[in-house]
Amino acid sequence: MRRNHLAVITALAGLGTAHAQEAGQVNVICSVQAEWCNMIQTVFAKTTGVKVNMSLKGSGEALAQLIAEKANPKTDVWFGGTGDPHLQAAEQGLSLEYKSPSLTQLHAWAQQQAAQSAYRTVGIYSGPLGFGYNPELLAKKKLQVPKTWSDLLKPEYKGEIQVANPASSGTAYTMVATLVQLMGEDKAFEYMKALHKNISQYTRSGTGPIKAVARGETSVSISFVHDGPGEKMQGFPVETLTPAEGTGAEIGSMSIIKGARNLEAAKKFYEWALSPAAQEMGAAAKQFQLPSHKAAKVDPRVPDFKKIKFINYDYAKYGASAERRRLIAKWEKDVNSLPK
Ligand code: S7P
Repeated sequence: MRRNHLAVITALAGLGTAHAQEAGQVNVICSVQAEWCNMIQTVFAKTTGVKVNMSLKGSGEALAQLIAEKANPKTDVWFGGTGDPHLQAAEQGLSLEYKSPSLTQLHAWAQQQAAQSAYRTVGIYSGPLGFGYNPELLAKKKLQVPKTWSDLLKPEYKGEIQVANPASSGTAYTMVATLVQLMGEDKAFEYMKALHKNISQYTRSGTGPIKAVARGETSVSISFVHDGPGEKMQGFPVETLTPAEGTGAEIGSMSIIKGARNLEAAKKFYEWALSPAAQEMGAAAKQFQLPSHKAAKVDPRVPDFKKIKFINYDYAKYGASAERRRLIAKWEKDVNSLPK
């Protein structure tokens, strides 16, 4: 772990009382990137004495696990991951209704996420969908930087683009839902069929493609743009942009699991995770989503939402189980099955 991260952990641990005695445990599925999950695990344990048993899973995989363990839940809290599967979990009765006393201190979009789920989830961060690209690789291949969704269909990008598979990835489902809302369903599916020719690989995890861009394995990715600066800070040549036609955003969410075995510890974790100090740890761990607490400091590397053209993403509609299942099945049948 790097020295600045150790310093953050030490400083944040000092904000609370370090209990010598263990004060229970909480089982958390963490759907942000590993460095942030590890920091949360260490700092929460140091400040409260509660041991965190952490398992790392992308949003789609986390939902699949919670469905599988519904009759006998082993998870207490699901932290992070795209909001649509959290809404789906709420609808399927997998998460517990809980209204935080801090709710009114959160941005409207985070409160709306809570209200739409009948208070079974809450927004903890937001971030725009866009493109990642490797300027060095593009220059080497004499390719322009793609600036629009329609640019991605140009034949010169054949085999140059990676995106995740929406069946396993909340990020990729956000892309499908964004395109459907931006273009209308028929045109969006025509678009994704054409895009398929240029895709080298549909990855399992949503963060895979921008990591591949950063490492020079592919030129372009469809990714959350807040995942770019962390790669750049590691010295990789990666830039991001949002497409000119408009784009969608995720509302990264958190849910307490219904039937949680460690409910008191789960609520303690949940309240702590909503606090400004805990939310600022995202940037300390080189992840640059917009925090949901109004008082949390916003790192300058967080994408400037005012400069981005957003669609009016309908979180309730596209977070509904039936709609999500229908669109993913249609993508499998109409897009993923096509030859390249
Ligand atoms: O932490 C980065 C991030 O992009 O990953 C989360 C999510 O787990 C992605 O899951 P998928 O693999 O299912 O796409 C996002 O919520 C978050 O912003």
